Amino acid sequence: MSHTTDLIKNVSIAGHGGTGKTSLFEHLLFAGGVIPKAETVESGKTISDSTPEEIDRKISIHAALAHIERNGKKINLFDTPGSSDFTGDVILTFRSAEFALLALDGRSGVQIETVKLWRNLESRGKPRGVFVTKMDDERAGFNKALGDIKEKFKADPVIVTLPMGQGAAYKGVIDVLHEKAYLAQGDGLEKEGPVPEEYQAQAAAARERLIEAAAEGNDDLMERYLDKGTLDPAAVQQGLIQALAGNKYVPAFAGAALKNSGLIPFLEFVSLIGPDPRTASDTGLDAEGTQKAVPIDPDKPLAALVIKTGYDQFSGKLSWLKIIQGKLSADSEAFNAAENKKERIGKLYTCQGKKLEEVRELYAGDVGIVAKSATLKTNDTLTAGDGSLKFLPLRLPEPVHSVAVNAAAKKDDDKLGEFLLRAMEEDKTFRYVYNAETKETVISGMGELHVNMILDKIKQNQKIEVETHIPRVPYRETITKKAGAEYTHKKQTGGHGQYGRVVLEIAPLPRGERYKFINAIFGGAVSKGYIPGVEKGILEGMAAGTMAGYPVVDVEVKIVDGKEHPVDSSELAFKLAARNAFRESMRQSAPALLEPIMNLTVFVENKYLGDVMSDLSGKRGKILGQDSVGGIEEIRAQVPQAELLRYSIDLRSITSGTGSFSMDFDHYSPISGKIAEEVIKAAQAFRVQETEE
Ligand SMILES: Nc1nc2c(ncn2[C@@H]2O[C@H](COP(=O)(O)OP(=O)(O)O)[C@@H](O)[C@H]2O)c(=O)[nH]1
Ligand SMILES: [Mg+2]
Repeated sequence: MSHTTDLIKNVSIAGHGGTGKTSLFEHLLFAGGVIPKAETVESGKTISDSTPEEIDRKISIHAALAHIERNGKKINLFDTPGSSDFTGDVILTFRSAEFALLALDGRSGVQIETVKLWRNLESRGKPRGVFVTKMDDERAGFNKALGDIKEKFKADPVIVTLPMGQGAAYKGVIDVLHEKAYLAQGDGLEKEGPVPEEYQAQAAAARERLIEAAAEGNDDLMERYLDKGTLDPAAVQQGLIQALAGNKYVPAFAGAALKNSGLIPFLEFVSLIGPDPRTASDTGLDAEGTQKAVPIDPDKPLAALVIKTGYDQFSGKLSWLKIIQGKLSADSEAFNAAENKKERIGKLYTCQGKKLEEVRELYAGDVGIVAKSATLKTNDTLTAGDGSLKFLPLRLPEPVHSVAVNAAAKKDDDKLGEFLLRAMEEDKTFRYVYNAETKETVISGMGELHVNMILDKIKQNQKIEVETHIPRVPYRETITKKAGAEYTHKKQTGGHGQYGRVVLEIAPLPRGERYKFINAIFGGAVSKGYIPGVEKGILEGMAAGTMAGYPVVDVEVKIVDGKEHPVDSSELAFKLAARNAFRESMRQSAPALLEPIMNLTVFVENKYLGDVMSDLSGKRGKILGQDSVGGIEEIRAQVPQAELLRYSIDLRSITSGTGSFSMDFDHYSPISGKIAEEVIKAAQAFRVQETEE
């Protein structure tokens, strides 16, 4: 069944690993009547964790989508992975959902991923709520978890469902807005009842705060509230809707998914109060390349974004679409702006996990699936028009963990390449590049777990034996002082010979400027026609430096003089002369090695701060800053890439797996002394090994 925009609510469930997201998702589907029985994560039978790699590891790796009908609304629910290794699939749901629900483990409150996810939501101005899970656990603390949010994010959550007790004494929750209790029944659906006597005062106080939050909805409501000291139920509802869409308060929920508790009042809240897609917009580029907001609007011509590409064992390739404007119909055509051509749209689907359900139409705000399209790719834009709108590609963090791979048997090379290309299409945080400079195929991901998962797939699904090693660092060479040299290329073989003479001067450029060529020939000593040959020779010379064979950067090269021969000169002769003149100049220019320096941001629990800091100083790191948000430390540093090749593994062992980090390239910096000697020695050994092969 198709749903129009006004009937759609999108919710992304996100949070630190193990907070109970997948269990919550599963039990919400049970409470919503989608499945007759909720399965446990441990059984490997949940709707969300359904791929072999998820069943194997008992964690979520891919975003999952399902939907629930409530109060005539279609609630699209996304379950997302908690590990930072799979953060790409979390971020795409943040873009696609108008409301995010952060799961907080009732026992632990705010954890490292909570901090990172909150920041991402904050940068999007995305309305969000928090769900305190596992209230049936003895160590659960609802107020402590909310206190954590208040302390760490300066947001004071507004209670929508209030837990009654905890641990063995846990009874269920109170729906503060509707003044009802929902009593947990274990395996069955929670039961409605009156608010027990002992919770009435607490519930009334929470209701007061909800009304206050509702008054923030608009000026009129605020005036009425200030005037009368309260608001009638219809005004409260209207105010809560508007204030939530405007991200003015953070609703808080409690529950115990495994006891089927806190689910129905949550679904009630989302269906009645959750943000309407029409309050949100996406961002695209117009025909002139200017960025513009694209409001979610069913009354405009079609505009849709491919948010994700997946491969299912049975259904094949699946392209997930978020419809931003208009509607998409089955058996129609749409213009694919990225491919610059019309796209045939066959059948359309919604889904309950991996189970597809055919629909005729998808309206603005909805998320659905096109199956088996050969051309659709993640980040593609589909429109009714002519390609004058393109949505911005999803912004994702840079990969942080790389491994060099090669097929053990040469015959598997092509198959490996094909698999890696497909993996990259499926997962935009995964990269695969052939580095011609280091002659390696390097795969990169968001952490060791991410990369290992891909390697496992290569071995198990593709049956390809691979060898892996730590990738080589892309060092550079540069010069530190001005120098010059001349070279005459002269050969007399058989008929006519080869002749070209080139005089070069080279000088250091500021870091990052790479290369500049100046033709300073006076009086036509070398004709213009040979200059392209000269430049080619210089670039060839720069491609491999004289110290360790790494590319040369940040050099200005000037040709100041030369000589040509009326018969024997050629572009080739000048190229060879220039290459040699460059290499000779380079030798006299006090060359230096440069190493890549990364910007590193590390998140760790306070108790590991000392160990992480001393490890970074041992890695030649320069600490740039440090922030603390109640027990979680953020360290910013610059560290040579050579020291970070296995940081995913190092940080895990220092922090017992709790630490998390991100990094990206910042600049190249000179190295000297022992460190440089080691690099040169290793490069020579590599070249010897190569020539032997
Ligand atoms: N006691 C209790 N445990 C729960 C509850 N919800 C989830 N868990 C357990 O927490 C663990 C992690 O759950 P999971 O749903 O996979 O968390 P996710 O990583 O956030 O998706 C599992 O062992 C669950 O059985 C709950 O309501 N109560
Ligand atoms: Mg999960």
